[in-house]
Amino acid sequence: MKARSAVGALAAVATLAFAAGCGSDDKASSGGGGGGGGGGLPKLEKKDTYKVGFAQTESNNPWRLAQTASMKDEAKKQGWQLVYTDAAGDAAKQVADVDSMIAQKVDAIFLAPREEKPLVPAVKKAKAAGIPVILLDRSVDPKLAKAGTDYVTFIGSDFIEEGKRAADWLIKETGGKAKILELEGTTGASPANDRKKGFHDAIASKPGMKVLASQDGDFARDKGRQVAETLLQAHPDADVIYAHNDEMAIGAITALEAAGKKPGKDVTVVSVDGEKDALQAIIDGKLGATVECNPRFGPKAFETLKKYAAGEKIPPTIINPDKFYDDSNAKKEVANAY
Ligand code: GYE
Repeated sequence: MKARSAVGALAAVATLAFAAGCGSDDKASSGGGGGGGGGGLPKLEKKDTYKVGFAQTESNNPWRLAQTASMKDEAKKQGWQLVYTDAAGDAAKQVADVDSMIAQKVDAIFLAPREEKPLVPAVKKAKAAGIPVILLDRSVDPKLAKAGTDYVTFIGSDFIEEGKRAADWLIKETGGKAKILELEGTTGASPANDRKKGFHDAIASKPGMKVLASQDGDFARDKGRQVAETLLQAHPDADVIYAHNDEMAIGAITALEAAGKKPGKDVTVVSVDGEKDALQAIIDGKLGATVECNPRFGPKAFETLKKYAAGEKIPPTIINPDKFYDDSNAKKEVANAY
């Protein structure tokens, strides 16, 4: 737990460095990296164009589709070849996808590891084959693989902070009194672990905020609906649903309506992502708020790889800034949402 908050603190430092445009920070960097291959990382030659892999986890929601589109658009813009794979929700397939990228001798791999542990060997195998890896949006277990040593960097959101922001909004909204059902993301995925931790830590000092039950809804709309239905039957007195992503929140809204309850009135729903359907649900009064998790990785991912090839030190964590949506801004923002 302590180690994780230390990572979070470093991440904040690294973000500032990145945002300031210097792109390097001796203190934040965990061991060199850069095109020079310090810290044991593979070198990346400076070239006009690259063949890079992007190993996606699944394509079953707007967040994933927006992320893939952003990566494909940027590859086109840069004139780089993109080897794209979709693991279809299967970590073992994703490991095989990385293997095939290694066999195709890509210059570098962008990997969105579906779960924290199963993808560690893939990261290490790519390194052993001399191929630098950049983790996008989800991370691997920090005890088993490290930025600056096993992979170049992690680019994504601060999920602990996202969980905390959802909790802070909820504490205000409910006056610190709530009976909560929690729909968790995919078991073993870093955003599921961290959105849970950030939320639970934030409500720990509020005795009126009680989590009645938590269950895995796999970040998916229909699974979220099914899990919400079961949990609502067991806990009909619940008055809050916290979902680790919008898709599950929207599934939960369907389950609430099927159970004859009014989402937004009888039960407050809060989630994470900021997809278009969620902003529409806020406008409709059914979803209370959603913490944005920005899926548009393309420009930052490609820029980071170029910096790496140029020999710049890359911070171990590069954090995307996230907005927050509730009834004060959903109408204004819905047109730009994915
Ligand atoms: O919140 C969810 C997606 O890894 C940050 O995965 C990402 C999460 C995102 O399936 O909707």
